[in-house]
Amino acid sequence: MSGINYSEKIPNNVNLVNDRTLQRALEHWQPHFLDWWKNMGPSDFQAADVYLRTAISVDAQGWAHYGTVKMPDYRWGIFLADPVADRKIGFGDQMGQPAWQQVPGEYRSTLRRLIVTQGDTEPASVEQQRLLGHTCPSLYDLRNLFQINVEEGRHLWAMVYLLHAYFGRDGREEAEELLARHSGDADKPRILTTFNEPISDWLSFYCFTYFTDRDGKYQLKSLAESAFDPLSRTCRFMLTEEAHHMFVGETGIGRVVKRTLEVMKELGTDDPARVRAAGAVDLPTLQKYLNFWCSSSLDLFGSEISSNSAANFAHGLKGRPDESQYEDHVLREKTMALLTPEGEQQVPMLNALNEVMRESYLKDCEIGLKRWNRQIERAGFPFRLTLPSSRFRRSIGAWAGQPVDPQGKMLSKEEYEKRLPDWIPSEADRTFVHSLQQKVVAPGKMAAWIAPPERGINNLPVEYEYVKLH
Ligand code: BYC
Repeated sequence: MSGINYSEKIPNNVNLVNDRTLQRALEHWQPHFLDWWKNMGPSDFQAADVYLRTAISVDAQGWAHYGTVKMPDYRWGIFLADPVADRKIGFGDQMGQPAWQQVPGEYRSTLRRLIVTQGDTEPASVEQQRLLGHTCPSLYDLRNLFQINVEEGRHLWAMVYLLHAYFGRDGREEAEELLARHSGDADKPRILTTFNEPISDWLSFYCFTYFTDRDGKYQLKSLAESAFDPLSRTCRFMLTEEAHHMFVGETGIGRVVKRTLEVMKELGTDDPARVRAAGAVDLPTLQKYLNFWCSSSLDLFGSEISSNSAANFAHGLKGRPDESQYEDHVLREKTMALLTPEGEQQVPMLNALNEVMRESYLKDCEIGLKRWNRQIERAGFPFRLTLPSSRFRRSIGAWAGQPVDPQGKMLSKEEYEKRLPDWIPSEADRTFVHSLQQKVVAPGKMAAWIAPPERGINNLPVEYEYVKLH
């Protein structure tokens, strides 16, 4: 196991103390990060005592250490999963050769771009969620929000470590830029589309953690396969934390469904207007939120036909999630049939890998849908939640800007424009959902639009005071 040295200014398991130059560079970046956290992190709750988990080692016993912490005192640090002895490259044209401990010169700018893109999403999500604390549906949820926020901060640290340690001056400049771009900023936005969307209500937050954090899982898994070993080890450890973020999304939406079904049963109707009047989220509105965040997150896999994806794979920079589950790790001989607006095309498999990943991601997204639909079925209502077609409302790739409905059917532009408010939240829907967002901070109490969770955190009761607001 790799212990983490907490006596140092920057907790780490990378022997920072033995590399004074790197240590100094990171200690120089640290106050910039803390300033960013103060200005762009959760607004107003910096003095609260929050029941948080902190990693104190990367093994099963130590990665989830619970205690009460003020967020600015959270020990953000640099933790890499333990090395795999004699690790070999597992895919691409250099398969079987030793994994790299340094960045090969020819891949330097591509690897830097991948790490910067990954790093950029982490602070972006904290910025997007910055005001949510003011409308938390419970202390339990408030704590989960803050847990996710501090861990996204740590994931930024993870990428900044790689930039500082392996990319010299360019890397240090990129690390500064990661704090200078901001979500939704007109002049300096975040790199990827979804991370510039506002998250101004908790229904969006649950959808974001369900769909967008799941993209995080897929991207991190594919980077965990990388021939660049420090990136692989960093991503492997990040994945352990990511699971909780998706749990918050899946259980959050499940609790919304549960509460809505209770209201529908009490009223004896599924009439959306009456469900809304009773203070719950009607299922058609939930479907629109799912359509919005799922379609946005589908863009995060990039274009269906991508020379970047081909080069990244062939060069060993980025594999497929769980590469070992496949038989062919080189893919020079394979093709894939892809449907584009121009018709079906046979594309070299290497160029279709973004789509391969998007398809397995969508399968993973189905799991929650099945669970929520079982709840609805058991309650005796005919409504079923669905995932939108991967061609719906795309801004990136072959289907970008195409007038396709959520079932995947091509429409005329006029009909698409007219019907879009039926498929994604309209202004009126957002106003309604915002009207439900009232802050509830009495221990154990929940907002009326969401059911309590089945259990608390780390075996504590749901009524536990997870955030002490003073
Ligand atoms: N928005 O060949 P293309 C997470 C750009 S989430 C804007 O289509 P490629 C998290 C692309 O960058 C995981 N731009 O796709 C979740 C490229 O630009 P350049 C984040 C986009 O390169 C919740 C150009 O279009 N991690 O961790 O094969 C909370 C052509 O690219 C978009 C990663 O994404 C878009 N949606 O794949 C917190 C992993 N899509 O480079 C955290 C690192 C594409 O020509 N990134 N473009 O200027 C990557 O692996 C790849 O960059 C992408 C795109 C998968 C994003």
